[in-house]
Amino acid sequence: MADFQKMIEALIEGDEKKLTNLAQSALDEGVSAKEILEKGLMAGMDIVGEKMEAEDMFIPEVLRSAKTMSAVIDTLKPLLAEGDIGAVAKVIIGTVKGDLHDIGKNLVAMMLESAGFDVYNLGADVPPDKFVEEIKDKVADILCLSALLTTTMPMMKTTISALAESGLRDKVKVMVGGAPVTQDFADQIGADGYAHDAGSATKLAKALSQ
Ligand code: B12
Repeated sequence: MADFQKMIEALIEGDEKKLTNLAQSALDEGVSAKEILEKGLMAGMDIVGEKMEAEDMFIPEVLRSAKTMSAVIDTLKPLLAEGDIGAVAKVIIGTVKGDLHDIGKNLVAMMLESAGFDVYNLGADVPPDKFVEEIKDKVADILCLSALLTTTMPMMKTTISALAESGLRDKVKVMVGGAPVTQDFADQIGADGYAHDAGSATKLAKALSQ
């Protein structure tokens, strides 16, 4: 019998070896890669997100779980059918122009990927027209903007204005985040949502893509 509960525990502990072994035994028993992904990995990552929000898990532990999940997904990938991963919604994510901080943004990207989103990570220091171009190209549903500096926060507004100018504002939901960003600021600049950490960002993205 595949032990999904043990997989969840191994993911929370960030124990890649244990999780890989558990996933392999499940595969040997004939459990599908899709079922392992959903009941072991994604279910585990939902709990990691909840623990992060409750401050029962902290950044290094969450990063460890996210890396463990990515590694095990890589081993499952050849066995997953087209459409087993992704398809929740397409997300474009990046840190705004002038800002080089990307650790938190990458964590959000990893958590979104783990939750099944199709994520295009544009990196840091991304100018507004690059976001616009990629949203058009990928036909994205959600744009995630990160800023860690009070001096680059206004660039979020500039980016949203660029979306409006290109006629894309109604086609994409905009989420903003980063340590100095607040719900008030998100409201002021006309974003669709704000989340204070990667766990709540995943919840918000799910809500916005419904
Ligand atoms: C690491 C770091 C750097 C590294 C960045 C490396 C990298 N690859 O990211 C380096 C050394 C390059 C750097 C440079 C600078 N830094 Co710096 N840096 C930090 C530091 C110590 C940690 C940031 C971090 O990674 N936190 C951990 C992550 C996981 O947290 P996070 O980013 O907040 O992300 C979480 C949430 O905010 C949220 N989130 C993040 N993005 C998004 C996006 C969305 C859509 C959503 C929903 C949620 C979300 O989810 C994440 C996960 O939970 C902070 C201090 C601090 N404690 O925050 C200073 C800090 C941000 N830096 C600061 C400064 C001043 C600078 C410099 C100007 C310093 C200088 N004089 O050169 C330069 C600016 C360079 C530039 N142009 O960007 C100041 C900013 C002050 C301010 N109010 O503006 C801080 C606060 C330090 C301080 N106390 O003074 N920095």
